[in-house]
Amino acid sequence: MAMALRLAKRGQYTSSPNPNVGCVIVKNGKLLCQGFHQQAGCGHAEANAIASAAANNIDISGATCYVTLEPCSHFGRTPPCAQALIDNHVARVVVAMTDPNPQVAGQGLASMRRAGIQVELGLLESQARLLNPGFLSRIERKRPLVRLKLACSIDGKIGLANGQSKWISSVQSRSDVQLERAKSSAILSTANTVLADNASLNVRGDELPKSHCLDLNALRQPTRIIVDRQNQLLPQANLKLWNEESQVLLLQDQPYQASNSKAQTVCVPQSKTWLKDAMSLLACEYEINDVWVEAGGHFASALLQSNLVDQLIIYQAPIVLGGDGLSLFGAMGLDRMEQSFRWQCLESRRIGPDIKTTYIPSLE
Ligand code: AOF
Ligand code: ZN
Repeated sequence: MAMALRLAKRGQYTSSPNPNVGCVIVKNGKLLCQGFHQQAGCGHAEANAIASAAANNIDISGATCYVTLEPCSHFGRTPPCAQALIDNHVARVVVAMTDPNPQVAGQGLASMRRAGIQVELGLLESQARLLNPGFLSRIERKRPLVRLKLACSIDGKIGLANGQSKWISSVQSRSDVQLERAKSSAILSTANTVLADNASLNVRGDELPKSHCLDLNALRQPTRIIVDRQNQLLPQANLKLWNEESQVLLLQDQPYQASNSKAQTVCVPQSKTWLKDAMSLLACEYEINDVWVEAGGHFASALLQSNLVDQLIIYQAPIVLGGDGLSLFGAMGLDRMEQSFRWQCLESRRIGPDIKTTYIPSLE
């Protein structure tokens, strides 16, 4: 199963909206074949393992299959894996975790048991869950996993009072951001940020860290989602955003623009829970597993105050910008310490001259 978990990770830049899944098939202590899920629409992990056995004339009947997610039981973009394991007369299937997708949800396990396969569940389950935080968030919470990234100075500023912010973090940190973007289903920003930085919000192969193990030919551009409630991003504007090929979704509260060749308008009616509603829509209608947010302090506080931030990723550079600079978060009007937002540090490490820290909400 540890091997299957490692295999699953090989899909992490390409599998969205599908989960990362790995599969290893063994018999008498010998590895027969293996597979992982690379891309939605292509073979699932089990199907790829079975296909590789067939290609090498290897008989998998009577074998044991280790798979990091319950084999599917439905016809989606591809046929059911549980049935493929039954048809190939596998004797035993060890599964790390059930697939919470309501189209599967235990039915894969049940159909294999009905066919007489010995099925075991729960091996390395917590590690398997960590493979797919975004997919699990979309299916279980009906909203994407939200990862908010901010780059700041030692004194917690994200720009000068006049708005200048290029560059606070180092070239190495910006390269790490490219890798984080590549892992995400979507990159979320605001019209203000797009206009201020003329941001493209894409993944650029030549800016990825040299050490990455990403197949550039398989590079998937995340969906770009821009909050544009004042209809500031006109299709005729000369924006780098419009030059890139990947999809742009404009989140608006009324249909200012008909969807055009450059962007699709997603309408979320005005309400107190607007941001939450927008997130549910992105998960349920657009299959967005996780969003990587790059925006300014005001939007950062709006997300925080809506309790939507699942991870806070801070790149802190060793520079000082002064108290008149722009703060990480906009004003929140707190007047009691108990109202503050508390975090727990998950990981902290050096990236070039900077420090990258990942926080998750504190449970206390
Ligand atoms: C598996 N093995 O490797 C993966 C599974 O549209 P489809 O056919 O690709 O089905 C997508 C769903 O199948 C996905 O939402 C999840 O429930 C499951 N993914 N299942 O047996 C795999 N990737
Ligand atoms: Zn499947």
